[in-house]
Amino acid sequence: MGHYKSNVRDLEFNLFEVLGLGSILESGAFGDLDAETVKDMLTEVRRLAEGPLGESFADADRNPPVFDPETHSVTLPESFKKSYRTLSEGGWDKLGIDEELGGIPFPRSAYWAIAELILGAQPAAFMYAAGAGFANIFYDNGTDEQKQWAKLAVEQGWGATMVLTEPDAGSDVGAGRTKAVQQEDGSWHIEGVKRFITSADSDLFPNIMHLVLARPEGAGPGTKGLSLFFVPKFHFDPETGETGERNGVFVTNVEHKMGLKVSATCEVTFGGHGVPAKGWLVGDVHNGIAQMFQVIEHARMMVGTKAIGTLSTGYLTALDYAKQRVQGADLTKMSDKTAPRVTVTHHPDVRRSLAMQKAYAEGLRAVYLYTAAHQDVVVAEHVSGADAELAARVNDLLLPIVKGVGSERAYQYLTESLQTLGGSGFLQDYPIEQYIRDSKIDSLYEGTTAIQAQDFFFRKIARDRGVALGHVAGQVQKFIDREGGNGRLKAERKLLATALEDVQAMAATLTGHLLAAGEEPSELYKVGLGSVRFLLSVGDLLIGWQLLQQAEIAIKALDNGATGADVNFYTGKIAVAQFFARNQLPELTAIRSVLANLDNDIMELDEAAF
Ligand code: ST9
Ligand code: FAD
Repeated sequence: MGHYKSNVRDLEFNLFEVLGLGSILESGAFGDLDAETVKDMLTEVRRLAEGPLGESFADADRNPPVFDPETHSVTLPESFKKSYRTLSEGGWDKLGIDEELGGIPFPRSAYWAIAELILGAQPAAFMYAAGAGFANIFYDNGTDEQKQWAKLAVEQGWGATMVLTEPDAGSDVGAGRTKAVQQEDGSWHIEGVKRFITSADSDLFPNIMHLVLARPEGAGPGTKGLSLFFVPKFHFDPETGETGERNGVFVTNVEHKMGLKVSATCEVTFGGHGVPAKGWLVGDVHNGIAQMFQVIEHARMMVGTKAIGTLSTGYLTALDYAKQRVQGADLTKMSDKTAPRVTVTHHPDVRRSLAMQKAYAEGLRAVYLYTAAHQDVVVAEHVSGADAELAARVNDLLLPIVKGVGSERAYQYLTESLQTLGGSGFLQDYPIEQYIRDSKIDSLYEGTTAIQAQDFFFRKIARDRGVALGHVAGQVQKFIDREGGNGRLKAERKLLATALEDVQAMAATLTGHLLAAGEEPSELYKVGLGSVRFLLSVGDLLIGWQLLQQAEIAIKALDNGATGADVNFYTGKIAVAQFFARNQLPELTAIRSVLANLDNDIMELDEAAF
C-alpha cells in the first residue's frame, strides 16, 4: 500500500448521480464508451494510484532529481521512473487526446476524475506525462508539416514543456525578452534564458518538445508581441522521428525546492552554448499568447485538480488516524478523571475540523467536475442547459475558481489535516507534511492567486458582461427555488440564498469601483484590494451550492431505500452540506460588508511604514 487514499465512490457519485453521465453515454454521445467502461477505468487507475504509482512518493521526495551541469542532463530517481512507467505503459498518458492522434472520444469530466487519482498519488508523474496532451495542442495549431511532427511526438512518447517564465517576467509574461531571429530556411533561432521550467529535462523520453514564447525581432511590446515556437531537444527525422543532432536548448540549472521535488524545475538557456536553438513558428502565425493560453487553460485545470486531489487524500488520512487515536475523555465528562478515554473523533473541535476538510475536499471536487462538464457541449447542455458558446464561457469563468480557490483552500485545510494528527502529523512517518509542501506550489504557478482573482473579475466577469456568472447564478437560484430534499434543506436553502445575495452585492461593489475608475483611476485599487476575497467568496458559494445539491440527491437515495455502505455515504453527504451551509456561508455576509467599505488608505501608506 502506498500513501494515497482515493475516493472513487465520490467520483462516481459526481459523474453518474449528479452530472448524469450515464444517460449521456447511453445516447452514444461518446461512441461506444459506456458507464461500465468508465467505472472499470476508474477502478484500474485507483489500483495504480494506491499501488505502484504512489509507491515512490516519499522516496522521490527524499532523493530528488540529480542535475549534471557538464552534460546539462537531469536524472530522475529509479523509484519514480518505475512508477511513471506504470502510467505510460498503461497508455494513460494518451487519455483524452483527439482521435486523429490515437485517442478515443472521452468526456472531460471522466478525464479529470481519472486525473485526480493520478495527481493525488503522484502529481509529478501526471506532469511528465503531458507530452501527448501538449502534442495535441501543437497539432491543433500547427501547419500540415507540424501536425506530422505532433503525431510523431505522440507515437514515440516525447516529453513536453511550456516555456514562458524568465527571471524578470513571471506574472508579467509580457516583459519577456527571449528573442526569436528568423532564418532563411523559414526556421527561427531562439536566444535567451527562461527559468522555472517544469520537466525541461529528464531520462524518461527519447525527445522533448518545448513550446516557447519568444519575441521576434522588431515585434511589439507586451504579451501581444510574443510568438509561440516549437523547439525540440533533439533534431529528428520528420518521417521516422529518429533523433539526430542535439538542438541548442540546454538546461543550465535545477532548482532546490520546498516540495514537489521530483518534478524538475529548470533554468533553460536557448542558443547560449555555441549551437543555435532552432525553433519553428507554431502554425506559421504570430499569435503566441493566445496559442499558449490553450495550454495554460489545461494546466490551470490540472493545478486545481492536483490541489483538490491532495486535500482529499490528506483528509482521508486524517480521518483514518482520528478514528484510531485514543486521547482524553468526552468533553461532557471532563471533570471525571476516571472517565473512559475516547478516540479523538469524539472531540467537537476535531469534528469541526474534519467536517470542514470533508466539505472543501468534496465540494471542490464537485466544482471541478461541474467545470469539466462544461468542457463538452453535450454534457454542458445536459447539466446546465448551456449551448456551445455559453459552455465555453462558463468553463472560462470557473477555471480561476478551480485553480485559485482549489489551491488556496487545499493548502489551508491540509494544515487542518496535519493538525488532526497532533504531533505525529509533523513527522515524515505520515504523508501529510509532504502533501503540504507539495501543494504549496499550486497557489503560485500557472498564475498566482492574485492573478487568478484579477482574471476572474476583469476578464471572466466584467469583460464577459456577467453572462457566464449570470448563467451560473441562475442555476444556483433554480436550486434555491426548488423544493427537493423532503423539507430537510429548507433552512440551508435560505442560507444559500443569502450567500448568493452577498456575492452578487460584492460583484456590484467591485463593478462600481471599476466604472468609477474612468473618472478616478485610484478606484481600481479597491478592485485589487478586494478581488482575492471575492474569488474565495464565489468559491464558497459554489461549494455550498454543489454540496446542497448533492445532499438533495442523497436524501432521495435514502428515501428510496439505499442500503449497506451507501447509507453512511449519503448520510455523510447530507451532514456535510448542512454543516458547511451553517458554519461557512454566513461568513460571506461579513466579507460583503468588508468589500462595501473598502478604502485606499493602505495604498497611500508609505512603504517605509510597513
Ligand atoms: C507554469 C507551469 O507555471 C507550471 C506547471 C507545468 C506543468 C506542465 C504540465 C501540465 C499538464 C496539463 C495537462 C495538459 C493536457 C492537455 C490535454 C489536451 C487535450 N484565458 O489580459 P491581457 C490571452 S507556466 C485565455 O491583456 P497581459 C489572450 O489572448 C507559466 N486567454 O494580459 C489575451 O488577448 P485578448 C504560467 C487569455 O496584461 C492576451 O492573453 N504563467 C487569458 O498582456 C493578453 O491578455 C502564467 O500563468 C485567459 N484567462 O498579460 C502567467 N488571459 O485580451 C500568469 C489572457 O485580446 N500571468 N489571455 O483576448 C497572467 O496570466 C497575466 O494576467 C497575463 C497578463 C500574462 C495574461
Ligand atoms: P512574481 O510575478 O514576481 O510575483 C510576486 C508576488 O507579487 C506574488 O504574490 C504575485 O501574486 C504578486 N503580483 C505580481 N504581479 C501582480 C499583479 N499584477 N497584481 C497583483 N499581484 C501581483 N513557468 C513556466 O513558464 N513554465 C513552467 O513549467 C513553470 N513551472 C514552474 C514550476 C515551479 C516549481 C515554479 C516555482 C514556477 C514555475 N513556473 C513556470 C513559473 C511560475 O508560473 C511563476 O513563478 C508564476 O507565474 C509567478 O511569477 P513569479 O514567480 O515571477 O512571481
